[in-house]
Amino acid sequence: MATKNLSDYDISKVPSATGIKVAIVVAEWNFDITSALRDGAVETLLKHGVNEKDIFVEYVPGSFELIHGSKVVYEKYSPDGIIAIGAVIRGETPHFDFISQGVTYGIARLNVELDVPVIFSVLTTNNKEQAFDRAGGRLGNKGTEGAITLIKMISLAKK
Ligand code: RBF
Repeated sequence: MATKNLSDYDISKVPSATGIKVAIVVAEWNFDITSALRDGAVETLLKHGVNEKDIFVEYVPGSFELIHGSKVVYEKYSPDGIIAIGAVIRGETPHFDFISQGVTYGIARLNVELDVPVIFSVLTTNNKEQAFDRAGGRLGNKGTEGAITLIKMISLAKK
């Protein structure tokens, strides 16, 4: 898993994203990482045909707030799907396990409760270097992967 770079995806296998509306919620904690993930997501959505005016980016203080933040953007923008972006880093976070589990559970629950997919683009790493590797570094960009995943999930619902 550590050496897999899923950002090198086959573009021909991604459905068209023209006409979809996407909300992105970004945690401000570890913003050097989360802003790079956000850029990867936005760039990828645009590349696949999403209109700039149909991408709504909102910010929340930390990864734990991604849960409520996702609910808020769902109600505010009625998007076809949501990407939740965060970075929880073990070395700097005594609360690592609690925050990681809380966010994972909360986003999973939203996927059941809301009628649109909420993509989990939250890095949970041992240190900052591992996070940078996955935010545009040598292991790709998890924001890019989140955008592709969202496009595929929205297409699944529309089939
Ligand atoms: N939020 C993150 O997104 N990433 C972190 O690494 C992170 N570390 C935290 C460490 C501690 C000790 C605390 C109290 C909070 C941390 N948060 C982190 C913020 C958390 O997601 C949330 O914003 C706050 O707990 C307020 O609900």
